[in-house]
Amino acid sequence: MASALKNLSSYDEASIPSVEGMSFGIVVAEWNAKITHAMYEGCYETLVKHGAKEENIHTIQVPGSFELPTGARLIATKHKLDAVICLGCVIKGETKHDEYINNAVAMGLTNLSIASGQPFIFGVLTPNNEEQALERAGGKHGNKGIEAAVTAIRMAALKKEMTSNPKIGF
Ligand code: RBF
Repeated sequence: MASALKNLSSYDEASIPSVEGMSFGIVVAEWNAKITHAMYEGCYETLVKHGAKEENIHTIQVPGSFELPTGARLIATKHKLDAVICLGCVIKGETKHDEYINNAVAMGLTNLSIASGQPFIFGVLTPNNEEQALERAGGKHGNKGIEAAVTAIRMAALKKEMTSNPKIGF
């Protein structure tokens, strides 16, 4: 089904692994704060709903989305985290700034994930205008902050599963 016809923030809550004892970092860009703060609320509430303790959720703000990878690295260095979620909104303008920022953030978070083996989640909206952004920050296309939290939980659980209880022999 085309994503335009579906609210992607609806998910089967029972299928989400427990996050008991897990820690998360959230990095939020201040640019387009109306959007990113709505995404943050959805993200934070979703982590708490699935059992994350408030003291195990660490949040920082960075000026713009371009700074998300650096913020992510700083928060991951300061705290022992199971996943880091990066939230931003880069609205297309008359020039190509959005392409440079979006590509840099995607590459930065990919590099961090691969180099560390830790999940760094790309929760960045790349809309053509504010209306499209609002539709994805609590509007008709759901809240991408919720989806970023669900992805973080699933990746943190996967990492835990893959790195604990090593099988000895075959
Ligand atoms: N940051 C965002 O998070 N969203 C934006 O829509 C956005 N638009 C920008 C447009 C221009 C022309 C520039 C120069 C920066 C923009 N930024 C935006 C800020 C960017 O992510 C970063 O904070 C600054 O470029 C400083 O490194």
